[in-house]
Amino acid sequence: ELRYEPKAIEPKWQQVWADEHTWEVSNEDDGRPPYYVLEMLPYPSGEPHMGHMKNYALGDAVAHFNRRIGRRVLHPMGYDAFGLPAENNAIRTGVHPRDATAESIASFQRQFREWGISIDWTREFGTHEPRYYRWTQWLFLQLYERGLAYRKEAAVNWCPNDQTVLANEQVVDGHCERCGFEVEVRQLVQWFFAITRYADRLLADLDTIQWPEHVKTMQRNWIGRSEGAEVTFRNDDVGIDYEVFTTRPDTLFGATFFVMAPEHPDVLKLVEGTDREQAVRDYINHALTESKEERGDGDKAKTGVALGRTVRNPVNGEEIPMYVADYVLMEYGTGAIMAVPGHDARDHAFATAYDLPIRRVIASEPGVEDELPYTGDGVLVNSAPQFDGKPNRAALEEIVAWLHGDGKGQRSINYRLRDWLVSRQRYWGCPIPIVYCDDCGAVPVPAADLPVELPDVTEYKPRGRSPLAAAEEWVNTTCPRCGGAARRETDTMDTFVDSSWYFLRYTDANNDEAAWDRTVADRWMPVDQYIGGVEHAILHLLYARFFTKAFADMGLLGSDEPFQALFTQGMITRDGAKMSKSKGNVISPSTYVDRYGADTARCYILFIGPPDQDADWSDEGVEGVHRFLARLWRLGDELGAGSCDSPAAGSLSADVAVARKAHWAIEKVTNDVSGRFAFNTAISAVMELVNECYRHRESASPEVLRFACATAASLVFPFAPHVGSEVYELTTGRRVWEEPWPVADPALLEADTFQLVAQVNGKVRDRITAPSDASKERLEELARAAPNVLAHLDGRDVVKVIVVPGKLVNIVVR
Ligand code: ANZ
Ligand code: ZN
Repeated sequence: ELRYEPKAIEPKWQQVWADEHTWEVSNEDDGRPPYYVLEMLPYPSGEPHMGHMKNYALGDAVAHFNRRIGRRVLHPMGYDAFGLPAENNAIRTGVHPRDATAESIASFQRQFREWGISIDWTREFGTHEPRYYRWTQWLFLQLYERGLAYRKEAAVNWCPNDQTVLANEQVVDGHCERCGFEVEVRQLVQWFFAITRYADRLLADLDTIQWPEHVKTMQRNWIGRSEGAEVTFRNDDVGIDYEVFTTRPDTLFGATFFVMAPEHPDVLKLVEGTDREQAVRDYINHALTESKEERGDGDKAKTGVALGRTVRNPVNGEEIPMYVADYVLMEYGTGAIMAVPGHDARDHAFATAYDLPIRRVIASEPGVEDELPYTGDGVLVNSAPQFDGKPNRAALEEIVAWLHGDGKGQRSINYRLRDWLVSRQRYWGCPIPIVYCDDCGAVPVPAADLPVELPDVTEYKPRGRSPLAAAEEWVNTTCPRCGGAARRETDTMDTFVDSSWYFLRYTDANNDEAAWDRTVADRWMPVDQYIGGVEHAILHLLYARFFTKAFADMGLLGSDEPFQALFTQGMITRDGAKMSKSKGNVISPSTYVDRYGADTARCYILFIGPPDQDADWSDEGVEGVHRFLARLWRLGDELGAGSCDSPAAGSLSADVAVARKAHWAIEKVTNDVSGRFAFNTAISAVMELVNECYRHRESASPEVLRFACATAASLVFPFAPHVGSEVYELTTGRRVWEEPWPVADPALLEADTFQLVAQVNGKVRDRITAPSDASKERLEELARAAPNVLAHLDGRDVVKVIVVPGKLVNIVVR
């Protein structure tokens, strides 16, 4: 018996697809509906891992299925090539990030080909190539022109190890997401993107896209919309108004002190030259070393220092003391709060610690003295005659209206979302296309002079400023506006900028005149199906949505959401644990591809379980899938080419059994992959079909067996494209990817039904054809709906229903 030889089969088909440019797709309309499937682009560092293989096996199955149901499918690939790992590696080894990245990209390219992923290679790029980042820079300038990219001094998260600024999102529990070092706070002039201007739309439009609910929830929480009011408290000594953001203006009469964030620029001004100054300075310095999470933690003991100043509460004119305390954050609201210890837990803890007055202004019921802090709703007490006794939510509206009339406050919506800090003091990133001139200030590099190419340097280690600052020849330039001496911006862009628009570039990847042509992009966008890891639920997906909306507003695009549907894949684990170098439990795709072939590895990764869940890798499981593909191949090899047929009336029962199984499998696989990702059950249906063929190998006619075998090959093709093509060719002489997706013959779909007896009080009243796999609930429903049963139920009370699956339903009435 001949053996299944993936080593011979797989390169053969890969060569055909490469020679014939099979997976390339034109941007021109050809009558087929366009479909854009995209997996998150890989970060080229080292070799591809199992997560990559899962990601691209998933996307490839979607691509193949959609091609075969008649769609014109765009399935491109590229590399998110700038970023810290390559640069840190350069610092360690001296190997230029460009060389390390090129080596990794070559490995990805080779393995994608070996895996047989159906990619349109004409659209490939790395985000570090000047022909790509030229347009990243151009888009930066589009944002700049509209005030969506701007510079300001800000307290920033600084990683002392990586010597760079980090976005809030890159700080995890006060530590650098990349290297784990504790993050510090520094004041620096930085570039920002004004993503907060899109906060409301980023929130509202989540309702228009098909994304997993948990991802939408993560984005909603990240955007963090709060409705409330901004209320003005006046400091009479210096004559300054301080705004606070509060979600509870109904508690204003209970504000007994006022707190500012340590970073608030006025804190030091307020105590300068007073006896409080030293204590406040010490406190600020201490607070700046703490992480945001620590500071926000409700359980943490509250600390702070009195400023020796007061502000006036606008609702009752009371003078209340001012404090600085670390539980108030500068980034949220206005960086200052009115403290209501009677009804806010953190304010209560602070008031208790510093012996400040606590006033009850809400009671759950009139006259009730709730334990404080009381954070629920109720009626106002101890407030003002016109409000006392009123439900607090109604009073809230009235108080805001009253303040508004007096010019002391207004309704306000606050977001947790901050503007996106994009400048990095690092080398391996996209240069920011701005020059600084003594006379003209910050001047954008003219579009015709783009790209501003990243120069070569020899020292990658940042020393508090970007390594680019040392590239004197590059830094010193002339001002595009006045021709005078000028210096280039030496910060580079956060790599998330590169990946926020790559899906647009794929649509028109070789355009040298523009980032993309709008008519071309509009033909493909939005991406119909996006696939990737849930770790990108917030950052990448939010940034890409922001860019898409900004570009749509500029008239560069017709759609304002990038990804119409999103699928988030689960992790591949070993013995229930995440694979990691430190645990020594990492397995690489190439080991399995070398040993069993790409089809087995891909097919196993999809067979292992529902792909949105984590799944444990098992070598026995791989063996099982390999045996299945080998059996399919052997069957095809044995049958060879010849006529394929479904059985005619009066045929052998073995023929009918095999044909029925084939049609059942067509129906099952089609349902499992149409807009769903039930690839595991789809593959097991093909396994069942192959088993059925073997069971009737001796008794069924070759035509029917061949039909069933070709069908199995056709159905398994999206998951195991090489052996699918091979077996299809062996049995039919044709190319499976040129064939339409099979359609089940309803006449041959097994009629799995039975006659359900419907009784009322034990008497047979009706008989109904019911599906064999119907649930008890469904059987009861069917019985109750039968006409003759209905007639006997008429108006009487049902006391009991007895369901015997496969037999009867008895309804007992009174
Ligand atoms: C008075 C008050 C009384 C408050 C009360 C709450 C309950 P969310 O819902 O998250 O938006 N706050 C405002 N700015 C802050 C800052 N920079 N740092 C720390 N806390 C801040 O929270 C809004 C509430 O958080 C605001 O409403 C304010 O306290 C506090 F019974 O004002 B509240
Ligand atoms: Zn100038």
